[in-house]
Parts: sequence; C-alpha cells; structure tokens
Amino acid sequence: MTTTAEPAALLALAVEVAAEAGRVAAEGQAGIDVLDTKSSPTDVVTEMDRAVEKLIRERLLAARPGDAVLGEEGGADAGSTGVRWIVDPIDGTVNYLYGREDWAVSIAAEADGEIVAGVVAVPVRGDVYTATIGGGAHCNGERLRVGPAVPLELALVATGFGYDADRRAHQAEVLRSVLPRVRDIRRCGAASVDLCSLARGRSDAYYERGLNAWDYGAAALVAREAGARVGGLRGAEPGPDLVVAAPPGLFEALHDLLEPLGADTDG
Ligand code: 2AM
Ligand code: CA
Repeated sequence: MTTTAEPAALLALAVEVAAEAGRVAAEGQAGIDVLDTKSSPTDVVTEMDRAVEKLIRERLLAARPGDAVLGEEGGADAGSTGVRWIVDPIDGTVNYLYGREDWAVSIAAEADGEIVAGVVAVPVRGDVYTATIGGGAHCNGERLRVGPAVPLELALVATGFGYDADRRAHQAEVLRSVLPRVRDIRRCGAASVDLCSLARGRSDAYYERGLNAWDYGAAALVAREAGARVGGLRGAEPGPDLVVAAPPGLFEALHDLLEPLGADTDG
C-alpha cells in the first residue's frame, strides 16, 4: 500500500497500471472481427472499455485505498486522500475498433486539484509518454521537447471532430478557415496521442473542441512539460469548450485565428 502523494510515486504506479491495462486492451483489439455479424464490434469495444477501466480502478485503489477515481465509464466519489485519478481506459476508440494503432490508455493523478503526474501508453506503438509537474516529459525514457514556434502558415496543425453532427458541421466551417492559413492538418483520432505527438515535435500545434477531462488530463501535462502552452480561448483553462496547445508564440497566433471563428462554440 502506498500513501505518499509525491508526483514520482504516483507516476510509477500509473505507469505500472497503464502497462497492464494496455496489454489487456491490445489483446482485446487483436480479437475484434469487424466483419463478424453475430455481435456488433462497437459492443465489443464498449465492453473492453468497461473492463479495462474496472481493472485500472481496482489496481489503483488496491495500491492507494481512499483515492478518488474519475473515469469515462464511471464517476468519482470524493475520496479521502486529496488524490484523484483521471482515467481514460481507451482513448481513440474508433481507431481501436478499426485495428489502427493510435489509441492509448491515459491515466493522470491530480493532487489537491492540480494534475501532478500523467502517463499515456500507446501499446501497439510501444510508446509510453510520462510527465510529472516540474519534472519534464519523457517518451520511453527520452526527454521530450516541443518543436520551435514556427509561423502559423508553416504549422502542421492536429485537430479532431466531435461525434455530434451539428457540432461537426461547425467544426468543418472552422476548419475551412484554418486550412488555407496553415501548412496542413492531421487528424489522428485520439486526443491524448495528438497532444503527446505535439510534445515530441511531430506536429506544431493542436486544437480540439468537445474533449472531456480524461481525454486530455495526462497528455496536457506531457505537452506542458515538453514546453507547450496549453489553454482555451481568452485566457481560459483548457476544457470541454476548447483545448489549444502549441509552443508559446505559435499558441497566440493560432488562438487569434480560432477566436473570431467561434472555435469554442457550436456555431
Ligand atoms: P474517445 O476515443 O475516448 O471517445 C477524437 O477526436 C478524440 O476526441 C478522441 O480522443 C475521443 O475520445 C475524444 N472525444 C471524447 N469525447 C468526445 C465526443 N463527445 N465527441 C468526439 N470526440 C470525443
Ligand atoms: Ca477519450
């Protein structure tokens, strides 16, 4: 049983649990048959989502009884330690369903309301992104640093779209104005992987509307610790309205493009 809330100790537990969860989920993905007509593949994914979140919850609480756990599949009771775990068992579920590689297990630890440690494990790629507050961001042990703040017109910008048709229609309108102003767009299908790729210099900037705390909690810390500015519009914290991430300098340019387009609204 662990009682310390030191970021490094919380991260070590998160990494261990994410590795086990990632193995289980990856085995599950290998068994999905999209052409199987007897059972719907989406049901299989939902089942796996629930099972992996249950596993993560059990492992975390076995090591640290009294902590709170907020997950996609279940809410949090308050807990008694001041530590709350924010868990996405499978981020990028559509990729998972289609046998693609960009899906992740995401686990963040919040101490007294602030995220202090996070892991994003991308099992099929063998990438484990980690960060602690003030301790930097790493991938497989190597220190991460965002790329330079290139001018907006040279920026490779990652983004994603909601599941709701009306929201998507407005997101397409926003994109129509963004696309001619940047180098190009990438849409990988997993918010956590997008933010970690930014941290690794594999894109220049990222924005997305409609995310939940568990989608970006751990990955936003990775991006920040790699030197990105992560926020919303008009000084807001990153949140469901909008998450924007980029190196300082480029963040402001992207912000000023997105703000008048109402990228943090549904139009
Ligand atoms: P998920 O795979 O866990 O659902 C896709 O653009 C990204 O947005 C994924 O990381 C996806 O997470 C996340 N997302 C979460 N909630 C969403 C929603 N309501 N609509 C669209 N994407 C959502
Ligand atoms: Ca998610």
